[in-house]
Amino acid sequence: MDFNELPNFDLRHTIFALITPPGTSAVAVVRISGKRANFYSLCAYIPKLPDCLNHPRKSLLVDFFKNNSIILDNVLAVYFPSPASFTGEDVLEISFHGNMLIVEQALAMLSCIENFRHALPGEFSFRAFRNGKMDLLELERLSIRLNAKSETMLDFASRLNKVDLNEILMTLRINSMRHRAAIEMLIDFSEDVDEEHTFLEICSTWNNLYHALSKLFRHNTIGKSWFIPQIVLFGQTNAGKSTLFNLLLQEKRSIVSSIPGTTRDYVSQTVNFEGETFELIDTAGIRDSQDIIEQEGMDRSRKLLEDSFFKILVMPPDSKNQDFEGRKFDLLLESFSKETVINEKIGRFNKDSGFEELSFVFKLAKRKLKDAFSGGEEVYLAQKFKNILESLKPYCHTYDSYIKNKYDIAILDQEFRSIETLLQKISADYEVNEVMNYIFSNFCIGK
Ligand SMILES: Nc1nc2c(ncn2[C@@H]2O[C@H](COP(=O)(O)OP(=O)(O)OP(=O)(O)O)[C@@H](O)[C@H]2O)c(=O)[nH]1
Ligand SMILES: [Mg+2]
Repeated sequence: MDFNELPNFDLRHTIFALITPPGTSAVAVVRISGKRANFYSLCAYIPKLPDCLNHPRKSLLVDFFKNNSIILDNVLAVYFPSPASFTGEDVLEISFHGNMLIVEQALAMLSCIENFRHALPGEFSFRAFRNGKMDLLELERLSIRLNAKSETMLDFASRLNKVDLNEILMTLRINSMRHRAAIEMLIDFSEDVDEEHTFLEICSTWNNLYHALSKLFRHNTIGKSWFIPQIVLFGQTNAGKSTLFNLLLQEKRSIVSSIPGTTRDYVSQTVNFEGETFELIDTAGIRDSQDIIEQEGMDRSRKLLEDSFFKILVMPPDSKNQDFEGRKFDLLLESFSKETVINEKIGRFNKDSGFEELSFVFKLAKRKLKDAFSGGEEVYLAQKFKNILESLKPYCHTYDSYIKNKYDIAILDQEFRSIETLLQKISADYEVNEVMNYIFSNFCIGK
């Protein structure tokens, strides 16, 4: 695999970072990873460091000096020699008292040491991956565990270990090669081989490949927005979006007025509902307007709508235009005036609706989230990989019908080339890099 395409992680440096959350706490742990020989530079700050290095995995109480006479802190230092450490390198972990004034001074002092530098986000995990301490799936799982904001995502992370993506890709490659061999056999030796038998071979190798691909077609892509799924309220001006937004939040967060175009920029707030965290978003109403600020607000509404996880179209009581701007939505809610005849098929709310009544909105969003991750075997698919699979789908369906209808071998040969080209794009190295870049972009500093 080509490590050059990954973030600029220079392996020659000794890297360090605070691995506990910044702020006031009982302890603040700084991890240092590199080669033991380089750790001796730390003796200027921790004179008793050799004791630690000579007693692996033992927690020793030592002084961390600011200069010759002033002690910055009394710290606990533990040395984990390679390879039995988080990164697989030699690692020193120092527990300071949890005051950021102490930690910041210590980090500044560490960065003065030659070849020591602050770790980039995800860099410890990268070294762990590089040194074989974690495989790709473990990295993915770790990334989701660190970023999950809902029980659904945490459960999803636990299920990830069931599938080995590399194995799936290998299966695809082998099945594709076997199918190609069967095609070539019929083309090259059509006079010498039993045509009937070879065609059976073509069918069975294709079925294996198609089966493996169909399994992948069902898998999900986890977009960043899935970590905190967005619920977007959209619709025309004065539809009652801000009213509904406030009702769902149970506070007067958004301005409500009878003047159309009240909400100009979107307003968002995170909500926790029965273990799931959602971001609820009130958007600017859509209408014909020459006002450039309002137009900008509407553009933002549309953009949010495209990326959102759960879309609620809010309709004013008298409107019948249910296919708003031709966009898809998950739920249609109509604000309600006493004069309106109730149509049971769509949800309704009014200014006096209570949270209990409206909480079905979150229940529906929660169900959609669970459904999205409900497959038995889960595998993370990077967006580009998923896109290639999507473009493969129609080719596969057509090719499958050609095989079933026993099309001429020349046509099969030609058609299968398109599938092969797309399959080649999903090479393991390509995928590994895609996934890795995605994963590391989600890691925090210190992990
Ligand atoms: N009768 C009745 N009035 C409502 C209802 N919901 C909202 N309204 C009123 O309709 C007007 C517009 O409500 P908003 O919630 O500000 O509408 P909006 O969709 O956010 O509008 P914009 O921000 O302009 O896009 C306000 O005067 C609300 O009091 C409802 O269910 N019944
Ligand atoms: Mg509004």
